[in-house]
Amino acid sequence: MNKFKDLNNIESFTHFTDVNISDLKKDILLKMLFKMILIRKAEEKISENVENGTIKCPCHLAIGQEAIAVAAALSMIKDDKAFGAHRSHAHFLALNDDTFSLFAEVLGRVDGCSKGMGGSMHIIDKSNGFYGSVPIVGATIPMATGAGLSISLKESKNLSISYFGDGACEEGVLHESLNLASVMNLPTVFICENNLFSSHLRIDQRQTEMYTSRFAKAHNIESIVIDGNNITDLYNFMSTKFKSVRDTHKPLFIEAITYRWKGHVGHREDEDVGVERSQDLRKWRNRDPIKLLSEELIKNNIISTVELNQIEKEIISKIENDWNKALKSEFPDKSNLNKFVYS
Ligand SMILES: Cc1ncc(C[n+]2csc(CCOP(=O)(O)OP(=O)(O)O)c2C)c(N)n1
Ligand SMILES: [Mg+2]
Repeated sequence: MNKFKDLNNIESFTHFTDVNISDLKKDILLKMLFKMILIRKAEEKISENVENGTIKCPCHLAIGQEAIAVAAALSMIKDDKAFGAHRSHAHFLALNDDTFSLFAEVLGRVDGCSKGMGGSMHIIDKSNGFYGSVPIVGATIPMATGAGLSISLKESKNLSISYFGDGACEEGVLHESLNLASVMNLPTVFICENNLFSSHLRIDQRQTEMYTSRFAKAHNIESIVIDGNNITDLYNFMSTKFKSVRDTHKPLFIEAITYRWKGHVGHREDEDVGVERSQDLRKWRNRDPIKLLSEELIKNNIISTVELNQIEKEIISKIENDWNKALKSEFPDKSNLNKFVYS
C-alpha cells in the first residue's frame, strides 16, 4: 500500500477539520487571534531583517504553524514547563508576547532573553514556562522527559511539554524518551509538529509512512493526529487533555499536521533544495490558521473587519516599537564570552 498517497493532495488529508468557535468564550478566542497575529508579524519582521542582513544568526521561521504553540500555551498553567527546538520563536512568544527580548536576542544584544549570547536557536524564559530551546535536533526531548520525572517525583499537578518535528522522530533519543515516559508514567506531552519536512527532505523520502504517532503507539502512549492549523480543535483537545495528564501523570503524544511557509532556514519561501514546494504552499496558504480563525470570528459577529484591522494595527505598532528599542540595545561586552559557560 502507498502510505503517502495523500501527500500530494492535501485536500484529501483526512485529519482536516473546520474551525468551530462554539463553546469557547470571547476572551479566549481573542487571545488566540492576538497571539497568532503577534507571532506572524514578529516573524515577518525577523524575516525582513534576515533578508536585509541586519540579523546575522540563522533563523528558522514557523510562519504557518502558529496555532499549535498558541493552543498549547493557552492550555498551560503556572509551573508547567515547555521545551522547544531550533524553530521556537512561536513557542516562546505564545507564552509571553515578549517581542522585545526576542528581537534583542536575534540581534545579539544584551537585553535579549539569553543576554544576546544565544541567538534565535537558544531562547529561554523560565518565568513564563519556556525552559529553553536547543538547535541539536532531539536534544530537548529528554530534557522535557526529565522535567516530567521531576514533576512526578514531587507529585505535583503539572506537566512538561516537548516540542519537536517529524525529523526528530528519526533520532534514537525520541524513542528512548517515549519508552521512559511510558514505563515510568511521566506527565510529559510530546508535541510533534509534523510539517512534512526535515530540512530539505520531505517525509516520504525519509520515512515509511506519513504519521509519526505510530511511534507513540509502539510505546503504549495515548496519541492523536490533529489538524495543526485549526486552533479551536487544538485548544479544545489540549485544554481538556492537559488536565488529565496533570492528574494521572501519564504521557500523551500529539501529532499536529502542519506546514511551514518558509524554507528550512532564512527568509526565502523555498530553500528546500531539489524539492518543489510551490504547488503545496499555495494550497497550505488557504489553510492559514489565522485566516481560518478570523473568518469564523467575523462570520459569527465576534469581531468586525474594522476591529480585526485595528488589532493588526496595534500589533504592528508594538512590533515596530520593540524592534526599534531592541536596535538601541548594546552588544554584550567581550568579557561575557566565557561568563555563562559552565564545566
Ligand atoms: C542532531 C542533529 N542532526 C542534524 C541537525 C541539522 N538540522 C537542523 S534542523 C533539522 C531538521 C529538523 O526537522 P524537524 O525535526 O522536522 O523540524 P522542522 O525543521 O521541520 O521544524 C536538521 C536535520 C541538527 N541540528 N542536529
Ligand atoms: Mg519537520
